This record gives sequence, C-alpha cells and structure tokens, in this order.
Amino acid sequence: ETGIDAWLRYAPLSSSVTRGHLNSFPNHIVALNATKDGPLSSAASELQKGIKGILGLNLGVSSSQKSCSAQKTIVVSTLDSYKSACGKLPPKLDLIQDGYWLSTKGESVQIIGQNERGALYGAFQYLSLLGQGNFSQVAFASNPSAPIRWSNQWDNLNAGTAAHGSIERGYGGVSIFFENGYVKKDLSRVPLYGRLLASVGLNGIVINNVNADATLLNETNLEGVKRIADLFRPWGVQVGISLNFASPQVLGELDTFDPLDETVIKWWTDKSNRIYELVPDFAGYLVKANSEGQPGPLTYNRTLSQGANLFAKAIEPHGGIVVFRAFVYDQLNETDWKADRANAAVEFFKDLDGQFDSNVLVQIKFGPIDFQVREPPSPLFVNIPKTPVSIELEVTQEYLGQQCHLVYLPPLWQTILGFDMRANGRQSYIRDIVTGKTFNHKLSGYAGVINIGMNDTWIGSHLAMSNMFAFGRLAWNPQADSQDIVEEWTRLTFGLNRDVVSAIVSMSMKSWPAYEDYSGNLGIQTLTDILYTHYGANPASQDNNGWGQWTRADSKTIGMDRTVSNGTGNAGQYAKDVAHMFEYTQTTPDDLMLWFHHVPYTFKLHSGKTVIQHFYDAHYAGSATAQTFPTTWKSLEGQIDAERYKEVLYRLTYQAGHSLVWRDAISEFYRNLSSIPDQLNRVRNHPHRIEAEAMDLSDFTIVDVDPTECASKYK
Ligand code: BDP
Repeated sequence: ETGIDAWLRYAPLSSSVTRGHLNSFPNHIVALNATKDGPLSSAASELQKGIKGILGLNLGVSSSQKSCSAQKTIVVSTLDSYKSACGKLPPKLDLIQDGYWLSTKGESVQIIGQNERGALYGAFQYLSLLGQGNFSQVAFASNPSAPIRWSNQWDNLNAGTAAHGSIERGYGGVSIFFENGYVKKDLSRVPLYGRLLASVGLNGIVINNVNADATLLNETNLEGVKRIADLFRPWGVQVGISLNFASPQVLGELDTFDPLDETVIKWWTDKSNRIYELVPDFAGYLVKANSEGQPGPLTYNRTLSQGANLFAKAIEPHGGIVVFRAFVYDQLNETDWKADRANAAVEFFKDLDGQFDSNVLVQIKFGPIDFQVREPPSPLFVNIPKTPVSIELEVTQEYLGQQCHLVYLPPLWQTILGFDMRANGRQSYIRDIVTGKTFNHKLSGYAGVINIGMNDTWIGSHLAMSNMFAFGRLAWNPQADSQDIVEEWTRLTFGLNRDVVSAIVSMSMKSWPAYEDYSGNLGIQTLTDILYTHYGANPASQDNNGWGQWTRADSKTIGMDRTVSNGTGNAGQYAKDVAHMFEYTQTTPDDLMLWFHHVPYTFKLHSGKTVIQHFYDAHYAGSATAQTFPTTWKSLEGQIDAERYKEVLYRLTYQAGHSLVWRDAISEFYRNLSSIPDQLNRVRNHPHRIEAEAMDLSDFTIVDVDPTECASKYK
C-alpha cells in the first residue's frame, strides 16, 4: 500500500468480524434532496464505496422519499429534508451548523445533518465505525466545537521559475495546487485531499503560503482558484487564500498599498468582487503582515487593525471573513537583555482590541514563539477579549523532526488546549477561548498548518498522518482522548490486528515526550538549528541571532528570564493567577522552568534533580525510547503490508540513530559549556566512533549533506 488512501482505505473486514452482521445489514441507501455535486451526494457515494470495500456489499442509492421508514435502509439527509419527507426525529435534536445525528438502532440507519456538510460528516463517522468492525447500536448527536476548522497550506506558486510549486516547511513533495507560477492544470489530487479533510470534519482550506505571492491575484490564477474551489465543494471544504498586503503595488497597478488610500480600497473591493463572482462560497483571506519581511500597514503608519479592516470591508458584503495572523514581531538585538520576542504579540495587538471589524478573526500560534516542542500558551489569548480568535497548530513537524521522526502531536496540543488561563480570575481553558465560549464570540476555531504534497503518503511519512487525522478530531472535540484518536486512526489505517494497534498506539503516545527528552528540555525550546533549517541539533545557533529564540546560555547559567521583577516582563502578560505562577521558580512547573527563568545549571528542580543532570538523564532516556521503536516495529513484520512495513522501518531506524546524534550533541555541548560532568559518567567523547566517510566504503558514495546538521562533518 502506498498510503494514498490514508485512513479511508475501506479495507475488507475478515469474516470472523462480520459474522452475524451481514444478513441484517441495510441493503439500500436513500439520499434525500441531495444538491448536485454537493456534500450530500458525496455522502451517498462514499457510503456506497465504503460499504462495498469494508463489507463487500453493493448498495444502490435512491432519492425516493417513500423509503424513509423502509426497513434495512440507510437514510442520509439534512434535518430539514428529513422532517418534511419523513416527519419528526426522536428525540428532539440540538444540532448546530455542521452537526449530525447518527442512529444505527433498529433495522435502518439514520444519518441526518444540520446541513449537507453535517450529513457527510455523519456518513464518515458511520464508515469509521464499520471500518473498525464496530456493529454496536448507537444513537447520538455530534456538534463541532467551533465553526472555523481550516487547513492552512504553505504552498508557493514559484512564479518566474520553472519549479514545481514548493511548499514552505512541507516534507511531502511538491504542491498539489501550483507549478511555474500558476494553478496546475492537473488538479486530480485536490478532491482526494478534500475527502480526507471532510472525513475528519475540516471545512475550509487556505491554499497558498502566508508569505504570499501577489500573482495569485492575476486573472488566470483566480480562474485557477475557482477550479480548485469547484473540486473542494463536493466535500464541503471552502477555499480561502493568503494575501500579500502590497499586492496592488507588487502587481504594478498602483504606486501605493496604504490601507486608507481610496484607490487601494477600490482595488481590493474590485478584486474581492471578482473573486466572489468566480467562487460564490469563497471562505476568506488569511493575512500575514509586517512580519518576517512581509509588507503591512505599518509602512504607512497605519495600525494592524486598519490593515485587517481594509480586507474585512471588501469581503463583508459577500459574507467572507479575514483571518489576521498575530505572528507579528520585529528582529531583535540579542544583546538587549530586556528584548523578548515572546512579548511581541501582546505588544502589537493588546491596544487594538475592539478595533477590528466583526468579520475579522485573529489567528494565534499556540505558543508565544514558534511551534516549539514545549511552550506555554500564548498570553495573547487573554489580552484581546473583544476580538474573536483562533488557534494555529502545526501538523507539519517543522521543529519536531520534519516527518523523519515519529512525533504524535495531540498530547502537546492538548497540554495547550487544556491550560487554564484564569481570565478575570475565572476558569478559562484555552479550548474555551478558541471556541468562543469564554469571551462570547461566534467566530472562532482552529487552523492546522498541514502542508501535504504530491507524495503518496501525503505528508511525507505514513505515521505522521495520524497528526492530520487528530487535528480534525480535536477541532471537532478538543476534549477527545489523544490515545482513543490514534487507536481509531491505526485501525482504519493498518487494520484490526491487536498487536499492530497496540504497537503503533504505544509508540505514538511515547513519541512527543521522547522527542522533548532528546531535543530541548525544561522549556529551553527545541534546540534545532534556528537559522534556516529548523532541523537537527544546533544549540549554538540559539543565541547570537536576530530571531529572538534565545537560550541565554553561558558557562554558569541558562534560560530566559521572563519575570516581571528581573526579566523581560513576559510573565506579567498573563492573567493574575498565571502571571503569579510563572513569576517564581517555586511555582513554575519544571517543564517550563527555563522558559521563564535564568538559573544556574546546578539549580535544583522540583524533581530534585539539577538542571544539567536533568538534561543528561532526559537525553539518555529519550533516545533509549527511540531505540525501542524499530524493535517494536520489527515485531509486526508480516502483519502489515510489505511496502508500508519497509518504509516505516526505514524512518524509525533513522530516528533511532538521529536520536543518538541529538543525545550526544546536546549533552556534550552543555557539558563542555558548563564543565559539569554527568553523575553517571555517560557523557564523554566517543573515541571508538568512526565517521562513515572515513571508512572503506563499498556500495556507498560520500555526498555533501543538506541541511548540514543532518550529518557529522557535513558529509
Ligand atoms: C516560521 C516558519 C516560517 C513561516 C513563519 C510563519 O519557519 O517558514 O513563514 O513561521 O508562520 O515558523 O509565518
């Protein structure tokens, strides 16, 4: 298996699982009032396809209203159509937009969506149960936690080059949307992607990089965006795009991009009108402005909210929204001890609260810096209560092993989603803030930077797809259990064999803690190369850079002092209770100690260990866990198809090896810096080691390695 079907393989169940269930199984599908090529039609054809695959049964589809109450039928419908054709549904349902009711009780199955999209989600849920061999009688309603559940793709157009669309921080091949500066002719992967998104309840996608290319707005490309939107529509996935703030000027049509200039306002209004002519259900704009070299309103001394509102007004008559990213920061001077990039979002946005138009959503990365292996939640979540917000998570493993390491991310995401920010001294979990509950906003939700590409595995590695699956599941229900999610994913992706399921689930659940252990500990950040690749151990690059991701390590001490009393004041950006907790080492949890405090290597943690000994022990423990992965995987040989068995084994073997490189690089770096030996004397030079390129090689060639951090001596 190549992986192209991901978790929607609909693999046949064995007869021992289906025994006793096939005779009574429905023999017909009724789809009531399905819009042509809409989500309800997709639901019906998906049910047909899934049931054929899983159970080997061929079911016909009809639209006959008479069949509502017929026995052995699967009825798939919207709530309104169901009510008018078939009467009431017991019990009274409380469905919100995109929600569904699924009942397998009795002799027929009801899949009823609040809208067509909901019906499609219900159909996928039913197929997931069947695919897991679960024939139990269920009857439940399910609603999403928030209306915005979007994929963000960072695909480039590569205009002016002969390149296939590259993907920023993408590790699964080239773009499925773009090449050579234009939307591709062959968009055959788009509906397959739409199907994957819909199957886990995701309802929108931004198709191009936040570092946006203005040429996406030329007429040829806008017609291309229309073609893409037409292919996503049957899956209930609405399309949006990232904007380049300076587009009118970059495209050579105006000599300004000042958001208050009349010609600029007209330019964006016309452009938006044209987009809605082509794509009437266009989702909206995503904007990265005044960040990392991107243009923005500050050039004209206009505020970020004035910038956001420019687009909001242009798109409002069409019902679109503007997602404005809070990832705005300036280059910082490393020698300025009070400078702190973690403060930037609050500094830029706090005073703008209340100044954004009502169709603007501010999208906040989960932590204050940048998708590190451990961060506290961004303090911005409690600083702009009048503004709707969404949370940005990264499914693509930019700092977290770039799909070459197994790192199952939901436990990290849930650490953030389950964090109580204590807004106004009251319980306020991040999950309640991003679903709009805490501050009472309708607009709210989740963005996942997914970055799939043309690779058959979609994302670059078979096992990494559990993160995409889980992102959808958590956006639907942020309190769903991480382990249950990966169990479901594994059964659908690799089958019901218990050994296979328990091995993959156990490796997945151990993987984030292991990666944290062998990369950066105690909140010191991931310690990857920060200058460019964001991959591989490079603690030295974490200081002396303008990016503000610093460890502030010297020969005696380490960590960023973010206290109010002595440091950058970042702890004070949190609400009172949380600020108080982070202000003192006594109350800061160990795993964020170096995020908030600058302490000696000999500082004693709550665990009783010193910081430096924790580093050593964690690195040995984490890499020891990674050593077990290939062994665990090998125990599954013959129980998984050969292709995926081999490909996963290759990656896990690489990870086991690379975790040793990490272990030794970090342990030796800090031993050398601190001159404090490991109590267990493990951290030392390795005279027995031989560089591969120093060996007599047969069947191997020495090559330069890029990124250089991935090999010793760059070879
Ligand atoms: C950083 C990425 C960079 C993105 C940026 C962003 O390295 O590629 O453009 O975030 O989110 O993490 O805008």
